[in-house]
Amino acid sequence: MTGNRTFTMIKPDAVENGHIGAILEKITSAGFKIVAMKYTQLSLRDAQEFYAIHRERPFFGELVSFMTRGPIVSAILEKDNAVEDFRALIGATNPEEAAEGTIRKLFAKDIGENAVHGSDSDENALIEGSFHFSGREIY
Ligand code: 3AN
Repeated sequence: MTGNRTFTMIKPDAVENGHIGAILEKITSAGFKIVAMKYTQLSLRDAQEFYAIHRERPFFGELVSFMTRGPIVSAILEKDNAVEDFRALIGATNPEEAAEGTIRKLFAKDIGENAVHGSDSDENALIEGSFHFSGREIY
């Protein structure tokens, strides 16, 4: 899964606010094919491992507690140039800086609770997708 796949999560804030359907509609309308998807909740250990790269950051505790507070939708998406195109679709990490029409501009509250995750490289897309899905869950 290099080059044409990325990994996403619809985060607990967007799920709580009833935005799963609208976000999936934006994703599929933009030409992404869903090749794996599940509705699940991260354990504390899952979130600490998934976000290990941010361990030393001041917001790490807040990030882990947010990401574990309720269910998420995780998915692997397929499209040419998936990582870059998906990051354009979701917009900047801080929704205040996100372009009009992007998922974060439409659905996110702030830099912490920012509605969706999108992998930042092909390498991380593969690592993150494999963290959430076994081979037989990817179609
Ligand atoms: P992105 O999700 O746009 O790749 P990262 O990788 O820098 O952004 O950050 C991962 C997650 O950490 C963000 N989606 C957000 O939930 C959280 N985060 C990033 N920066 C901050 C911050 N300054 N304060 C609180 N949470 C943050």
